[in-house]
Amino acid sequence: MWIVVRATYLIVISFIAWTSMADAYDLLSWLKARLSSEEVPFLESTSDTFRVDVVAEGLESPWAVVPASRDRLFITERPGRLRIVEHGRLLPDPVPGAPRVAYQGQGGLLDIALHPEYGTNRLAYLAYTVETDKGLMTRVTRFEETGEGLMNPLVIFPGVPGSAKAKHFGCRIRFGIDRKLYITLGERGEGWRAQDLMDLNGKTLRLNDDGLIPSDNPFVGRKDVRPEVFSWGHRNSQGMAIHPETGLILQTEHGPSWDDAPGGGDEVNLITAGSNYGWPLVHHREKLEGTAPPLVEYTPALAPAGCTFYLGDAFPAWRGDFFFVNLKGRRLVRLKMDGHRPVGQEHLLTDSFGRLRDVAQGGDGYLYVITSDTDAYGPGRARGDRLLRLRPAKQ
Ligand SMILES: [Ca+2]
Repeated sequence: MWIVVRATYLIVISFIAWTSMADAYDLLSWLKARLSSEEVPFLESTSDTFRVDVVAEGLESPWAVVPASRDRLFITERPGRLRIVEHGRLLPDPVPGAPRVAYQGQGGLLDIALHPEYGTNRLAYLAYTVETDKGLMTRVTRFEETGEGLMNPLVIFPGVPGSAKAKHFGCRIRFGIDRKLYITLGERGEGWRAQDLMDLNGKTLRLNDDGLIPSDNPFVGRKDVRPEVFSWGHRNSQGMAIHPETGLILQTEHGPSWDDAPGGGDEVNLITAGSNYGWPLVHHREKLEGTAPPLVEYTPALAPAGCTFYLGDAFPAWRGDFFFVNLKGRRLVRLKMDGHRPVGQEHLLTDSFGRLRDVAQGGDGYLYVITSDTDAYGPGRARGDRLLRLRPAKQ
């Protein structure tokens, strides 16, 4: 009897604590939105079309995998190392000259993007967390890759102050087909920043390749908006892919995690100039005029991270599809796209290789995936994180 009373007491207290945490949040509208929305239908499985090779192990908290050429890939490791995989082999030594980073919380050396003319100018852009007297922030620096390592650093984006919390840094950087550099910045665990247009946290930024602000950015000329802003109202977009033919920009974004609103509500968003993606005013499938709803929403959370469009020849059935990996969800999701509309989905690698951090199409047309079991949120893995390769089953 006493146990029942005590259990009831705990449930009531937890519910009160939870509802006050999720203050101003309309549960009823959330439930209604969940019930009324269309799901993206599941597709017939294509898992018999590929096999998975473990190309490399021993990675520590990798964040990004980015192809440099047909037989060469870059991998960033959050403690501050830039690694190279050449002809299917992880080189033992990191690239010299990587910047000093603050490897704290969700920060560290995060993404890498290569200049559209990297093949001739060897310019590589690194995004990473720095500790300054104004706290932790995300900086983007351009380097020239030489035989001696990374040289001639030029700060493209110095970073802006945010919260003292070491979380929600974003961060993906990608060049668009307009040759502009797009940067995702998370709201640093303080939702209001995402709606403050004078604060660059919780935004997608758009910059020229030298860091200057493009004159055709959506808010240029307005005194009440920072001119770097391309899109806003983002919680924490840890994935961004730009279609190399159409220029379509898709992002994955982490939904709330109970401390800021009911959990779940992970998003895939179609990013357009000047749009507001709603956080923290709306989340999950709630609708609000003036905000762009997600293309697809996932509750419970999958914790989506890196993503890519697939345009290779190795898997003809996947051409044009959008792939994103998931941490908590431990899977690779394939969204079949009809233009900008997802028309079907398939979940691959589910629970097979642990938490997955990033996915890219290699120069050889295969899909590459990195795992994320050695970061602070993962279970750890004695042999380190892995680089996986998906290649056709029949070859
Ligand atoms: Ca949103």
